[in-house]
Amino acid sequence: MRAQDILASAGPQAEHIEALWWIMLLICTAVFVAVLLALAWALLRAPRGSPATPPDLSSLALPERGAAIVVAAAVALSAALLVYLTLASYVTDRRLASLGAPAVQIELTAHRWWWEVRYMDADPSRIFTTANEIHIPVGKPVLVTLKADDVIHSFWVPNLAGKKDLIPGRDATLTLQADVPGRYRGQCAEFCGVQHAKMALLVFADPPEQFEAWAASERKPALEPASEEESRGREIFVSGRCAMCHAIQGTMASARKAPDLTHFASRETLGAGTVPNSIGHLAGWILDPHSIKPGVNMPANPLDPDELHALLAYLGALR
Ligand code: HEC
Ligand SMILES: [Cu+2]
Repeated sequence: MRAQDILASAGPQAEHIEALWWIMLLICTAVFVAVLLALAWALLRAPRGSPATPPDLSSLALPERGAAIVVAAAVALSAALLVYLTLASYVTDRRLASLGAPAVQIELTAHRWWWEVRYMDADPSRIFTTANEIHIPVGKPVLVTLKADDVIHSFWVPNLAGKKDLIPGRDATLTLQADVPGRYRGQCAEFCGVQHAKMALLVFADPPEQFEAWAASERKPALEPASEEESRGREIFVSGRCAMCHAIQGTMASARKAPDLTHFASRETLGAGTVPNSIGHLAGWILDPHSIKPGVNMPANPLDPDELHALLAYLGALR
């Protein structure tokens, strides 16, 4: 995975922001150094002597006209730099708004403390939902509609785009594009409660064919159980309280309070990027999610070992 870094942009949106960042840094550094040099110059020229004998200031003064020219030039340069920085940020904003027509449209809803990801389509039968991990095709513009459920969050994948808030009742949009295939980490950038720091998301930029294959498999309902044990796992999931919060397409479980688990085994992480999606972590998560993510909105589930194994077998097979 690439380092989560605004100075390692992997797409046009992040490149515009990175360019502006460098311009600001260079200009501000140059101004800072110039001011310090002027200060040092003034200090070095300051007359020395005991406080009792007031220094003779007349020897210091530049000729009147010379001083006026220096001051006027400094004022003009400062004004010009400020206007330039304002224009540069305006132009960056325009460029960010000019990414072409989107090839993929995603509706991203932030919850405490996870991300619901819905791939939109004009044909409703092609819409599907997943969580915490976003796949996008490399080189294609993606439009993300940002929504929030219960608190203000902020979407930020530094290598791909700037930050934008997700505010309940007030949809916003953000466009992004990845030009380099890879896996990019993002996170919530607005303090939203105890588990704010464990509210990451991953963006996978896949070659277009691979993206299409992934989307086609996500659109399918969950795989049917392949063994006696998996069947029992599905039974426990659907008849127990899991189904009060979670959905698994193709079963009776259809709640939307929690991540959609239809293709849960195809995700790399568990609990919004908190731990790898391995069987050990999954077992710990189901028994006591608070040990992994304290304060999380999922209750502990004291299950018999048999029940737990059946659930693990079923969820682990939901590719
Ligand atoms: C009261 C609602 C609720 C119930 C009941 C519930 N969960 Fe959850 N579950 C959640 C929430 C909310 C999350 C998201 C937690 C987070 O990452 O902040 C979650 C996350 C998960 C995840 C991780 C998903 C991911 O992609 O990160 C799994 C797996 C899971 N639950 C399985 C179960 C199972 C199995 C049961 C039943 C034994 C169950 N849950 C019962 C609310 C619930
Ligand atoms: Cu948040």
